[in-house]
This record gives sequence, structure tokens and C-alpha cells, in this order.
Amino acid sequence: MAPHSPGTDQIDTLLTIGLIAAVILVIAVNAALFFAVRRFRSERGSAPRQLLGGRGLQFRVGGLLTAFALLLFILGVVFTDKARETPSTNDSGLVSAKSEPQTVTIKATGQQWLWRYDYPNGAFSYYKLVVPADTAIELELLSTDVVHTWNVNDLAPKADAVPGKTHKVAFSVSGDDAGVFEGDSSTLSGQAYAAMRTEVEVVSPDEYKEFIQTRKSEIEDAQDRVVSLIEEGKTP
Ligand SMILES: [Cu+2]
Repeated sequence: MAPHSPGTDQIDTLLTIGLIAAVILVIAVNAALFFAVRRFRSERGSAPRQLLGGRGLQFRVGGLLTAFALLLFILGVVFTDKARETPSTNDSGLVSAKSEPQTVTIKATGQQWLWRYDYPNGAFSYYKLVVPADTAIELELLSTDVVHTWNVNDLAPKADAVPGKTHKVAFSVSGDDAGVFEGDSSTLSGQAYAAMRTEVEVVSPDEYKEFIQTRKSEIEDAQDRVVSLIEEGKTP
């Protein structure tokens, strides 16, 4: 993972803590097993001894594991303190006509097997989402058929698009990190779910405005062409 939005670096940290804990446990358990097998092995041919640990030993091992669990819990809480920080729009982000910082709300609709994005001005795009940098982005996840999962893990925790419900996922990317981020639909949503990929392109607020305006007029032009074809009787 390469975190690029507030909160995602915390998820990354938690992942690392979990990994280190797992490695420590695997080594400790195997070392203990290896030690016990070597230390208490019986000679070939003789009946193996039956060993019983004293009560004290059980308490010591139990205590040690409790301390380990407690340590993990504390580390998890301490290092993910900022995970609930919400993304915000800063000075370089998208501003309104009255130069107030804005939050951009975009509808992301999952369908077998494509993501559709609907922008505030009525423009839409498939597969690729374009967002302004330094701006709080709020995605409203919807689904027209089955459960899909919007998963661009450099930007946000993954979130489900469930039919009949709206889920929200928020992120913001600093202008220094502007670029393209790859993602997918990480819930089995049918035959071609592996092809249900997505891409988030982070551009400057001006480029974003230009993008949605161009998209909007392209869509309107295409609709006009269809309408005139119908009027001429050449129904497509
Ligand atoms: Cu899907």
C-alpha cells in the first residue's frame, strides 16, 4: 500500500503492527515447540514420558499472552489515533464562487461489471473517476444489481455498494501526490468481476472543472445527435 489520503496511512500502520505481531507469534510458538521436543524427547524404543506442566507455568504463559494482547491493543489505539480524521479541502483545493472551500460529492454506481461516476454538474464517466486535488471528496456508493466493493486502497478504506442503500466513502489527495490510482471491485460480483476495475485520476481543481465541463458538453452533443436522428426517422 502507498497511502495518499488522511486515514489510509493509519490503516497501513495497523497492517504493519499486525504483521509484526504475527511474525513474533509464529517464531515464539515454533521455538517453544522445537525446544520442548528436543528437551523432553525419550530414547528410541522406550515408552514416551507423559509430561505435565505445573500450575505456575500455565499462569505464566497465560499472563504473557495477556500482556501481549494488551500491548497490541494499546499499540493499535495509539498508532491509529488519527484514522477518523475526515478529509478536508485546503487553500489549493476547489472553491466556490465566493471562494469557500468545497466538498465534491460524486455518485459512484456499481453495476455488473463497471463503475459509473456521476459528477455534480450532470456529467458522468465510466471506469475512470477524475477528482480535484486538495479537496474533500465524498463518494456516494450505489449499486444497480448485486453487492460491489469500491476498493482503491491507496485512497480510502474499501466500502460496499449495496443495492437499495447509499454508503459513503471520503478521501482527499494533496496536490503533491496528484496522479493515477488503481482500484477494483473486491467482492465477487459475478462472472466478470475481475474485470471490474477502476482508476482515480487526481488533477488540479482547474483541470477538474475543465474535465467535467468538457464531458458535459460531449454528452449533450451526443444526445442532440441522437434526438435529431430520431426526428429524421433514422432511429438508431
Ligand atoms: Cu463488482
